[in-house]
Amino acid sequence: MRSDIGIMTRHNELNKFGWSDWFDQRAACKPTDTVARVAAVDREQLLLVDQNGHFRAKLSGSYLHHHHLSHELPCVGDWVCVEKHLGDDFGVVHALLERRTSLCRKSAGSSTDYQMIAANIDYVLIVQSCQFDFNLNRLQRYLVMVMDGGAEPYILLTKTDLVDPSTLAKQVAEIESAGITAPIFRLSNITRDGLEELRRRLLPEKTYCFVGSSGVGKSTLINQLIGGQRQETRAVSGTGEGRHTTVRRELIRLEGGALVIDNPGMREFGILGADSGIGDSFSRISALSSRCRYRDCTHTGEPGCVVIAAIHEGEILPESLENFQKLRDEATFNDMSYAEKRKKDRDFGRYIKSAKKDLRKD
Ligand SMILES: Nc1nc2c(ncn2[C@@H]2O[C@H](COP(=O)(O)OP(=O)(O)OP(=O)(O)O)[C@@H](O)[C@H]2O)c(=O)[nH]1
Ligand SMILES: [Mg+2]
Ligand SMILES: [Zn+2]
Repeated sequence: MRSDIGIMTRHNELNKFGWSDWFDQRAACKPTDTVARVAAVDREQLLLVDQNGHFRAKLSGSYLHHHHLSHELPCVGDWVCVEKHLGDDFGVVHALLERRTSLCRKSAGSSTDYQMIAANIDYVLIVQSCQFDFNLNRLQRYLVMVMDGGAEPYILLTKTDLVDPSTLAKQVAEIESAGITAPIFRLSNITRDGLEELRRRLLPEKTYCFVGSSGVGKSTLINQLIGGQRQETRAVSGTGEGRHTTVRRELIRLEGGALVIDNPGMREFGILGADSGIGDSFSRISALSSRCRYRDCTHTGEPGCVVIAAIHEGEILPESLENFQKLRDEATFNDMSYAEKRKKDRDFGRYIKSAKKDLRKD
């Protein structure tokens, strides 16, 4: 009984770092271990955080022996089982807790492994500068990457001080007409337009990961949110072109209670799905949809569906439709309960499987 109470308080205190019932139901640490969250990874060393603050830890020899793929190693945002005794300099990590969501990309030269960007994030802010970086195809690939990992996407257009309002309006219209329903934020780190609106959206105990090309203003923004100068940024040319500055990811808790993770600028080829032409087929599917017999066609078997016809013609891959559906249904999807989501995933998975089978039969 007493130990139950102990566990309850521990978990409640961990909530402020993003702990929730979901992890509670799955955590199976040894009685000698406690739970902590990975705040940063420096080569072999981990910076962990729990209700008592930050501390350093290493992976146990046995863990390293049994896990070789990079995605099997803890990354920022992960929850781990760690053993630490009073007076120890380092904790020893024995296990990695199941990830509720993840953000990952392909590893260079490997088809089976993938590289973790962050784990257990609730929202990913896809950042593009409206001045030099705006690109709808890349945005769509980021969206697919985010949806695949189970987090919710927000779109953030930065450097609004450098373009005129009509350019910005055109970009927003372009995003919306592509069928993307993720919330769009417009922001300037210079004039601070849009900053408070974004700050208000950052909920306590939720984890937000910022991704996007180098130089779009991710770290500058996070600095503003922190209100200090903890993250490094380097001055670049007045044209707003970026230089690679951020080198490490760190989970930081804001005063308002939200947890944010900065990221080094990402090179495009690393995005999962980037070479499968998702961006192109995405636009094609949205264009075709308008010719389906029913205006609210879900492309899941309605008569007169032009999209399904295109799949049967081999013009569009079933996978592309799957990704398209994920993005389009995002708004409804977010309102569903976890169980409903699981069921919908299974149903849709079955449908895609049968669609693929049909294709092979032809
Ligand atoms: N004009 C303008 N400049 C900005 C804005 N936000 C950031 N900058 C400048 O853009 C440059 C790059 O900003 P960073 O915050 O370092 O960009 P980053 O996305 O963190 O880049 P990486 O760490 O390389 O991924 C800096 O010189 C910033 O001062 C903005 O809203 N408007
Ligand atoms: Mg940065
Ligand atoms: Zn249709």
